[in-house]
Amino acid sequence: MSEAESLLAQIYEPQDLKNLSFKALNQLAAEIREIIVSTVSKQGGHLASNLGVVELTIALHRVFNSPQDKIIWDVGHQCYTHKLLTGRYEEFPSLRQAGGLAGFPKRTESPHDAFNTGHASTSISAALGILTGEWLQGKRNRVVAVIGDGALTGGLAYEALSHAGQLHLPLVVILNDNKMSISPNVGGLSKYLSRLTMKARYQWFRRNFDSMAKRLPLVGSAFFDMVVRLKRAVKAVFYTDNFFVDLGFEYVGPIDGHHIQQLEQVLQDVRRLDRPVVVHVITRKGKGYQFAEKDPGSYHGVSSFSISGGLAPEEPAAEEPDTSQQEPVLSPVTIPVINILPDRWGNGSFTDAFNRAILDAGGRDTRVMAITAAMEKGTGLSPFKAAFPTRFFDVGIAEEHAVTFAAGLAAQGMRPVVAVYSTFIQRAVDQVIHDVAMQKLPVLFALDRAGFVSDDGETHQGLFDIALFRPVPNMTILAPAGGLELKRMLDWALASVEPAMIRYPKALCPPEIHALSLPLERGKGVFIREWGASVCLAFTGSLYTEVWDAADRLLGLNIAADLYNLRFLKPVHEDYLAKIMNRYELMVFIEEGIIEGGFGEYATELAYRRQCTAQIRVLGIRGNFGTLGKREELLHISGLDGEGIAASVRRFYGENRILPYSRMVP
Ligand SMILES: Cc1ncc(C[n+]2csc(CCOP(=O)(O)OP(=O)(O)O)c2C)c(N)n1
Repeated sequence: MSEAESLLAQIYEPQDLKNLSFKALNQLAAEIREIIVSTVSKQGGHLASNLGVVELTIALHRVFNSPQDKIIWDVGHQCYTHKLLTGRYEEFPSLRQAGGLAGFPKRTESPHDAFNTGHASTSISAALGILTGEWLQGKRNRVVAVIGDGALTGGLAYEALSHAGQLHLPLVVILNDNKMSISPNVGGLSKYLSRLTMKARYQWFRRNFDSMAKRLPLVGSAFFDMVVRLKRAVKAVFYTDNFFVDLGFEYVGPIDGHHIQQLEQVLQDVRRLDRPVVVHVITRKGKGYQFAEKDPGSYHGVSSFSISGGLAPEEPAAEEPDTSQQEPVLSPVTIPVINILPDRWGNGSFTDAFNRAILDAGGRDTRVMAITAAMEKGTGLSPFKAAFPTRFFDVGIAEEHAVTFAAGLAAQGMRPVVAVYSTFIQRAVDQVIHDVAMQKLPVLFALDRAGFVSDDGETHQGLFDIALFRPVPNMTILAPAGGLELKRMLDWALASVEPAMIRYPKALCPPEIHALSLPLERGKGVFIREWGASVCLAFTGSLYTEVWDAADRLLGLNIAADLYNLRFLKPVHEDYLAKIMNRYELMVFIEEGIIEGGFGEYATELAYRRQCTAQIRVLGIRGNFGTLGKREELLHISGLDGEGIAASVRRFYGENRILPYSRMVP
């Protein structure tokens, strides 16, 4: 389609939608779907959720006047149509690229993005706050929260609903019900919404009653308010248990979320209400792209794919290794020759390695349980679920509950493993402290996506876990550098019967080397290269590849460095680490996390306390949340790729004139 024929190319702001016929709007919806599919097929992104809200977004922008009226997108992963309709069509090809359009709403990007989102279940609270602020200033703009049935499983949403019922301001909550979180939605609420939808008798009555009322001459929709009030009475007969009504909301729905005209009529009426309302909209996730409609879970967030063929089929699961012969051999710490081991445990990504390790552990011990907060696929737990369905729990987007639920399981002698992204465990800091660590309950946290995360920007970076949880008594924090080491850590942590975390990146596992297969010793790391150099690079596992690269580059500058994989970020065998810090002239701690409160700061304090002789330097992320880009780009920007680390070490070396170069190479 040429630019001249394209309707979308003529939409510079939502106002431009207002003169289009419904026929034209449907054509526009088709165009938007095409653009979304083609853009996401090239550079990845959230597909199914975006395809599901095209008509809903058009209708919202027809009825509400953004940016004066504000639309808050929960999670924000479904905002692509909103971006396309609010002046960002031309930039859309830069979606999720470094320096380009974010995949989530961003206030700095457009006045139409009223609130930044990324983590689920925040929209109603944020919208209520914005609305209250508007009203206190005497403004009468409308505020709309668009929340999915998945995000509505999160506790924050209920706190906000309750408060909104109390404030009784005209907040509009659009409940986008597609029966899906990332995977099929779970829990009592999901069943409840289905019951609401299925009440055919009620629906029949509602449709007829509404249209009858609106057809009445003169009164029509002006009396919609009264109708809504009347419907309450009707519900008392037909539908006594509407949760939203009981909280103080009007409830309208369910409505076909792909019927622009019907949506618009309802939203026009809702816009005039003077009290909070929930509009229950039924949509189909993946709508309009057959592969995504059929399997919305797999098309929730995707990397590039072929439009005609869909996603490449998943690799068949690796054969289960026989662990009976694999007892680790104790060997000396010095590893002069690097042995590349067969990649059985580290094949693929760290997530794959975790999933193989927990499957193996679950097969050996029936007390091993897996818990996810709506991230079954992302955390790689599907094989565990298939193998041990009664020991798998998806609790919905409820990280806080996931943690305390696991604590309860642990108190009963189970070995729960909570698999959660580093960024989302931030939700549950108090539960980790209060319900797990304080009681020393053996809950194991598998913190996926720890460190920099590609493509999703600030909201999804996993930079805080070390600083948040290192200070917590009783907590062990482990950082594997490869898949086999991850397995060793998982087995060790499950056997240790204490609270523990294993943090690993969204990255491919490096080839296994012997040093990474060595058994764990509490509080100690392991040298992966020990030449007796004067410089030592001590790093968190996720930076293994970058540190090797840096070491190679430094050799090119005639600077040799020993490499020490920290393994334990907590607890630390302080005598052991202090001894190491006395052996070197320069010790550089490198971590994929924020510096403030991180491992390096602790090590610096230890060096001071023990009066160690090495100069200590720390590399990490300082004073920012990361940004949009690929993990490699973000590491580069932060000086944590091989080039950056080598340059810093070179600089430290020069600053301190530690040693003549000649002493550096063995
Ligand atoms: C606190 C938190 N936990 C997990 C996620 C990961 N996540 C992103 S979207 C999503 C599902 C959202 O489902 P729903 O709200 O129904 O929206 P839909 O994708 O179905 O449109 C999840 C679990 C998140 N963004 N925030």
